[in-house]
Amino acid sequence: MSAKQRFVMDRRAFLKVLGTAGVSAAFVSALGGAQQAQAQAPVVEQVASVTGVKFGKSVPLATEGPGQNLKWQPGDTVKFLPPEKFADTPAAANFAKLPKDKLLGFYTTMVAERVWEDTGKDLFLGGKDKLYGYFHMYIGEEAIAAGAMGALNKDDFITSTHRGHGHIIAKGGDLNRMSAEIFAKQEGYCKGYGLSMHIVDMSLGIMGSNGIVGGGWWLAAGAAYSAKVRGTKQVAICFAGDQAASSRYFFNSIRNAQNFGWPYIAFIENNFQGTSTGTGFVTATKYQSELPKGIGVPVFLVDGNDVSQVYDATKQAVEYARANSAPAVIEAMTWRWYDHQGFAGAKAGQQGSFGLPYRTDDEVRQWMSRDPIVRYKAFLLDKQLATAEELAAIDKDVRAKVDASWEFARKGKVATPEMGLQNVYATGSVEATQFFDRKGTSTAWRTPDYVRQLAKNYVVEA
Ligand SMILES: Cc1ncc(C[n+]2csc(CCOP(=O)(O)OP(=O)(O)O)c2C)c(N)n1
Repeated sequence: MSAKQRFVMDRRAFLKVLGTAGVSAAFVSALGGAQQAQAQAPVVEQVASVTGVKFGKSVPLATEGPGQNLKWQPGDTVKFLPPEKFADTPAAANFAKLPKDKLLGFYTTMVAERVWEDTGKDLFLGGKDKLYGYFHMYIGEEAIAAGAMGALNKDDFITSTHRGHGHIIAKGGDLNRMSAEIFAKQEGYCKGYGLSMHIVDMSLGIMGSNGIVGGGWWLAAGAAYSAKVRGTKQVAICFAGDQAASSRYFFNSIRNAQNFGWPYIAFIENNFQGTSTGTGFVTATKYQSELPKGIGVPVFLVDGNDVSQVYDATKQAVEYARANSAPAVIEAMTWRWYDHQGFAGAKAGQQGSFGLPYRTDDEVRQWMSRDPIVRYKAFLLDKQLATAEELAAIDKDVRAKVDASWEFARKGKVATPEMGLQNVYATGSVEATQFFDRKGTSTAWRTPDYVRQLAKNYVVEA
């Protein structure tokens, strides 16, 4: 079978087994008749033999879920709760063999993602610092960004989302420049003009967080196309939410990547929620990764709160995409601890947000009990891959760096109105910049003074 003939895992079969130890034995016993005949080989080898590439470590979480059930209710996501500790999977076994600095690197990244957002939340809830714009918290989903980015090269591309802080940090983003951007300061990534949802760092392959839901699919697919044309062997991953997978661009970007052979990975972060709507209400399929199955694109479904599974699946998808110049899809099941954006139901100094109408507090607590960082810490300690002291030292070091970044931000310079006219795709000088007037129908040439006047109401105070 050629590499072009691709196989999509029968995830329903896997669902019967998941979360259990001794996957291959359970896999055989859980199936019947003809399926059982196919299931003689251990899962990994069996799938690899069909695909010609090493797939097969997909580990979904439960046998039931919201899909195909329009009566989905808040609380139903607990059916997807991962086990308290990492499942005993080949992914976890492979992970344990990684070099220690890499293992500690995943931990450091996850803690940085957590602490940066958590301290940001506390600052803004504390009332001393003012938040401009939006702040979509990624807390609860950190293992996805950390695990996926650990499988990428520095020059691989990513596109991110409105919930992008974790991706930026995990790809190596600068904490000082991120914090300064949130504070609308000139030292920020976008010189204080982009705030949380427009952070870009092309030197790290970060093509941007993105306020347009589904806006990243084609940006990443285009980057993958470019890598193919330039012959660079880079890959491009688009991270996006489960409801972004309802965007028209999701499937057609994958279809084109499959047709034309682009090294593109569509990564769905399925947290079961889109603003205040349960995903079960707005999708016809159980998983968002169902569609690409039909065109033979490899699909990985993983526990998104298990960094070993996310890393393992991404590594395989990336190797496949690089080797074959072809797309793959990963769907990671996870959950966000906070409201869609901002801090409703959250308190300074306390984790999680409660009392929201579209989910139950019990659900929040249950998912928090499957904290991806706590689970990873337990894994490292149980397997004696790190000591409690080493992890505590990382916690302390990260905290110091994060605190320093907020201090850096506080001391920065507020962006000025003139800066709004620089660094934009306009030709000519500031004096010659053309603006639409407020009716949007006619144009006029504006002077800097006039612009300063216009901007007055929107400029943040020092
Ligand atoms: C094109 C577009 N439509 C609608 C919105 C408003 N909006 C912002 S986030 C969001 C939900 C996104 O849900 P999902 O993709 O699952 O990501 P999550 O927020 O759960 O991480 C919506 C509808 C938008 N920003 N862009």
